[in-house]
Amino acid sequence: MTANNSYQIFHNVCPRNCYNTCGILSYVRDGKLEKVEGDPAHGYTQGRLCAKGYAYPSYVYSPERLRYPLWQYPRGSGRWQRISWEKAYELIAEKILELNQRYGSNLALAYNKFSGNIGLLNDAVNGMFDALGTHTKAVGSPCASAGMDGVTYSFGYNLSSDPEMMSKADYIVIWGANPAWTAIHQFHFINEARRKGAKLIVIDPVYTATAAKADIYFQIQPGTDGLLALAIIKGLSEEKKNRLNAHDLPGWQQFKSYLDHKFDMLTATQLTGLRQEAIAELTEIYSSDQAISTWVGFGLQRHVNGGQNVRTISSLAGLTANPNVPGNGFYYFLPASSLFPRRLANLHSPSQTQNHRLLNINTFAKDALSLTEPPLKFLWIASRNPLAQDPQPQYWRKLIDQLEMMVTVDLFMTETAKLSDLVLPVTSFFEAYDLNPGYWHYWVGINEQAIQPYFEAKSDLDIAKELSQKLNRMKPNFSSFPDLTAEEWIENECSKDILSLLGINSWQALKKGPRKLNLQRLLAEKTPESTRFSEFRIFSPHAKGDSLPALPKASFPFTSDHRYPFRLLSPQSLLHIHSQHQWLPQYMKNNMSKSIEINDKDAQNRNLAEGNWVTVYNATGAFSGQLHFNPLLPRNILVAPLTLASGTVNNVIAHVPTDMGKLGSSVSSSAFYDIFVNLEKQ
Ligand SMILES: Nc1nc2c(c(=O)[nH]1)N[C@H]1C(S)=C(S)[C@@H](COP(=O)(O)OP(=O)(O)OC[C@H]3O[C@@H](n4cnc5c(=O)[nH]c(N)nc54)[C@H](O)[C@@H]3O)O[C@H]1N2
Ligand SMILES: Nc1nc2c(c(=O)[nH]1)N[C@H]1C(S)=C(S)[C@@H](COP(=O)(O)OP(=O)(O)OC[C@H]3O[C@@H](n4cnc5c(=O)[nH]c(N)nc54)[C@H](O)[C@@H]3O)O[C@H]1N2
Ligand code: SF4
Ligand SMILES: [Mo]
Repeated sequence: MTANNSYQIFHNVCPRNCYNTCGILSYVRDGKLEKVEGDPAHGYTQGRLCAKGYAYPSYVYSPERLRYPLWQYPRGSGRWQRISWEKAYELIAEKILELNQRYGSNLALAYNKFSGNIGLLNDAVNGMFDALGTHTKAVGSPCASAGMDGVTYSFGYNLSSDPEMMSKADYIVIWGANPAWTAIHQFHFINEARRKGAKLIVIDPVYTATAAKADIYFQIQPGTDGLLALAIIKGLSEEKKNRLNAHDLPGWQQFKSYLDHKFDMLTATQLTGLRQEAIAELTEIYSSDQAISTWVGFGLQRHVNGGQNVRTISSLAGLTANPNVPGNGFYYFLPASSLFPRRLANLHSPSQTQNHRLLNINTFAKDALSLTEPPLKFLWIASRNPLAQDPQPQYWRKLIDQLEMMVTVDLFMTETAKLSDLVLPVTSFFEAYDLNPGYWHYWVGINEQAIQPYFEAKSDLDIAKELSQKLNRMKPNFSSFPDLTAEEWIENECSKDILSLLGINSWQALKKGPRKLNLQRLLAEKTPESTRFSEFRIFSPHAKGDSLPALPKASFPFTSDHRYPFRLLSPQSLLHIHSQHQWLPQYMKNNMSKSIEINDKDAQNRNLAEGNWVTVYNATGAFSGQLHFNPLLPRNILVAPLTLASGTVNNVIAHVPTDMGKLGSSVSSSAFYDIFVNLEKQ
């Protein structure tokens, strides 16, 4: 904290599940957060925020924010009453202890937490349950796990280069990411490269805001990027002068023989929808000896063959790597948090053996419904809005009906909170300490407490601590959750290794500004720079052992049946962070994408006009929205924002598992974009 012109200025970090993890300077006067700015000391975000970030003062003071613990009795009645924290803890603790008594374990209790706040201290939710011993928990991720496995099978670990180095590239090839909306600060580095002559290439079925900025745009059919990558590799393998670093790789001859005899270029052009000249142009780019940055986005892997497609693209990057040329790189997901001890996420109760019941987060409600001995009776939701974000929220309604208690901890009365017995108000990140690494860049920031909690809000950590204490008062030693402050947990996370990688002696130094983990040293210690790409393998015994193809062979896209001719894509929106948008000013809400996009020819064939209200449906469910014609959209594709005025598009999304995800996250993810629908005028 520093002082300036009657402001106190604090360092904060935006903890949204977002590539950027921006450094923030918060200006506080008389205890009130008056404005925020980007922190210029943050070497990646360099003093910039996004529009959602600049609106943070209205997040803190939003009239929609929850102020007090609320109890809805009976559940679903809409009759909410304000209660004290003491009463809330009492109701919850009584239920937990009664269920423990009834079933002889805590298996009737579960929690489900994901990405509302990705700061390390948010792991307190996991810790609170681990401190109770064996229980039921959500595992896996709806986000990026299929692709992470694809990258790991290629490189042996989750390779992702330093995004600041993209500024040195000659070609930046973006496969299925939309950074103009989802990772806006990367454009600083992309633009720097372009000022020096670099070309931006975008491969996406949708002509996105990112595609609009590209030098070359390839409109590919969804789920076919692996075929494109293979077509490029085949082209390169046939050229005399190419950049393939393949000759000594185990399995290369077998793979080459597959490309020569089994891989059909005609099928690749037909399925990708790209002409041979287009593929030849990309082959030319990948054969050049200039620096190529290949970036695979998370959208691309939300398909049944998403993992294998990422594996194939990462194989192209590995085979054409030029590691000694700065700006050459492969980009996917860089989990800096995995370098930290994550003590809160790895708490164990000393008194009990841990034999948790695990549920795939993507099928949580459906799977929980079938649990017996004991059935699921108590659920804690934090940093999560499954009624809006999960496949088939219909199952959630059924599950909630069978629960005896559901507690939601949030800042707002979300669709999920509305169905709960108890809703507990949580602090915004300006109101509590946290420590924030990211998943794209290597900067780490301390999130200082800049203001007092809003009304009676408490942090997830304080709630975990106080509920654990209440349980122990009612039944001694029931919980082993440690009685530590936020600062003490931060100190624990800043191990000697971390401090040394950050080049500081104490975590307190982070109060002066964010620091970058010493990537060079980290790489030298873990995987020497020169061997990073040379760890690349085309033949993966590991994939074979996991009953997956040992080679990055073709994997074909999911197709529809005639009843549901449209593929539905529901990628991220510019002004939402998933379902989060409540705090944005009205003029921004008015500008949110709310319509369902359709190719005008598809619409006209069905006598549909621009602006018509339609119902989009399939065997799973339905949602409605207004049509917007987009002549640049491929035929037979609808694009809808995740959150529509009429509810979530996920009503029509049944869980279809991705091919990968189990290696890093223990379960498959959901193929959110392999969903087929039809539509009719309302
Ligand atoms: N503004 C904003 N930013 C966000 C988020 C947000 O909600 N809002 N969410 C954050 C999170 S959690 C995530 S996971 C990331 C996701 O951000 P990105 O990695 O950018 O991924 P998506 O936006 O899901 O999808 C990107 C693109 O993939 C395309 N796509 C779909 N299928 C295919 C395919 O088969 N091949 C190709 N080539 N392209 C395909 C879609 O058309 C879309 O344009 O964004 C993060 N940043
Ligand atoms: N159709 C479709 N569905 C998708 C996707 C898609 O592309 N298409 N994308 C998937 C992806 S990539 C992701 S990452 C998931 C995201 O799924 P979720 O993580 O469920 O997403 P959010 O809507 O961000 O919900 C987070 C909630 O946490 C709350 N919150 C914020 N800060 C805190 C805090 O400090 N403490 C607590 N307790 N709560 C807090 C927010 O107010 C919000 O209600 O959605 C997935 N669902
Ligand atoms: S949402 Fe993303 S870009 Fe916006 S302020 Fe937060 S971290 Fe930065
Ligand atoms: Mo995500």
